Amino acid sequence: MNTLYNRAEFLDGIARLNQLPDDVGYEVAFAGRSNVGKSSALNTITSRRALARTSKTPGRTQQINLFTLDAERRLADLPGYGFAKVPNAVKKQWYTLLETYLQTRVSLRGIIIFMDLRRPLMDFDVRMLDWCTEAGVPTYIVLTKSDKLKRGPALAAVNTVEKYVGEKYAPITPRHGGVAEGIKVQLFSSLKKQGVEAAHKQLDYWLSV
Ligand SMILES: Nc1nc2c(ncn2[C@@H]2O[C@H](COP(=O)(O)OP(=O)(O)O)[C@@H](O)[C@H]2O)c(=O)[nH]1
Ligand SMILES: [Mg+2]
Repeated sequence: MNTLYNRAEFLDGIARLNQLPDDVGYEVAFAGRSNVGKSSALNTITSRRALARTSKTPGRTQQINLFTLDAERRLADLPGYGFAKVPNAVKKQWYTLLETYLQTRVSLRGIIIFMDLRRPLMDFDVRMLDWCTEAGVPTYIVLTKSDKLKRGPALAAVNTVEKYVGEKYAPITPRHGGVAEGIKVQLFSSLKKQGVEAAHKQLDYWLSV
């Protein structure tokens, strides 16, 4: 049982980068399309039922929600993207916010990009991968809702995504220095509590636990 993650506490929800907490310590960001299951995953990973609000109306959370784990470690839940009903001007604002955050946040040690196992690598997922690799932010992919597919097709999807990122992106040299990291892919289900240990392991690595 990992005791760091169930100590998570909501710290703040911010709409502008200058409202972020001091850029010190270790931060790991969570990103993904609206409705991918990111909030559910955050709750599952922290064993907290209602830490992040899950929702049937996607696109509501347009801010960065920060959660503290301990005095020097945080998780940052980035705004869900790809919500069709949002006006283009608002989308542009988010994109700028996300890209600037990825490029400038010094304490950012890594990012988990959540994708629906049944439809991974959609346009904006790929744009995120491009930004993260260009910015030197180590990246990890979690394929959500693995309970929706049988094991064979689920593993085939993992292979497809691994092959895509393996061919397109060189291992990412963290801008903090250290060993270059290839982009790894794992299955996850909040419903079945599958993949929690693997996610903890990756977080431990980035957060220097
Ligand atoms: N079958 C299944 N449904 C899930 C899972 N995780 C989330 N969901 C559902 O997907 C919808 C969106 O979940 P939410 O966590 O709010 O997604 P977010 O918009 O990415 O934060 C909700 O109806 C959840 O109940 C999962 O592991 N399995
Ligand atoms: Mg959410």
